[in-house]
Amino acid sequence: MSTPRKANLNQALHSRIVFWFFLTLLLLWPAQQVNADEIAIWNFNDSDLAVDHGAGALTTNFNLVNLVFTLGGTSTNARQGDVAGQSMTLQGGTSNANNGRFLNLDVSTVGFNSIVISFATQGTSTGFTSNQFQYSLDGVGFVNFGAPYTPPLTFGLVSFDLSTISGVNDNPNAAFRIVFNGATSASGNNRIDNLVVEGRPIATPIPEPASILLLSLGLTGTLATKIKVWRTKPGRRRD
Ligand SMILES: [Ca+2]
Ligand SMILES: [Ca+2]
Repeated sequence: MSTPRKANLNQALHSRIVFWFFLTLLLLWPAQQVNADEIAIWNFNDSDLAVDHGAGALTTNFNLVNLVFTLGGTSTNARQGDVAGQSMTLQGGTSNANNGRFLNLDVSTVGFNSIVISFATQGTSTGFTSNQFQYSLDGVGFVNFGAPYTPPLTFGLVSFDLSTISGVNDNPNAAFRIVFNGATSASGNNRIDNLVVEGRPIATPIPEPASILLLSLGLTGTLATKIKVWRTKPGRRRD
């Protein structure tokens, strides 16, 4: 076999190995997962305001006699295998004293963006019929988000997508609030269950497969050029 022919065959074999290696790498590259993660979950099955999964603080200025936990929760919006169990019931109270009062959620969103708050809720006809969702960037000042909502008579899902509010992302002082209004009797009420704050983890950028392929081909080309130059220098053996 002549020396130039052997060199050409080696080069062809090398090119094929490089091609198939990177094609395999491209096909096997895992798709980036961008699923939302739950940051804080309240299922109210344990008759308290303490968070049940994750981290966060739920507080209120309701008259506490009008905040009770009742059987008849729901699986709507239940997470992590939670059973329906109980829900939280908020009552209008004597002289509808709780109109204008609120639930407050202090939940750090550090490491997350695309924040969404969701929960299952229902209300009686004399319960709170005009409830305003709000968010805060500093935990102090609150801004209305969306129009006031009226809970359905049987459990339904209510959700607030804050992905357009960039200040809520990656924020240790993020807070959320529901201000209740419209109750017209002491026993009129809203129930809430499976209150969830979730977001997408802020990922470290990962090079795309195409970028890796181009970079690698560039390096391979540079390496091949250097070998060629080395072999064609005067006095080098060219086999
Ligand atoms: Ca709890
Ligand atoms: Ca529950």
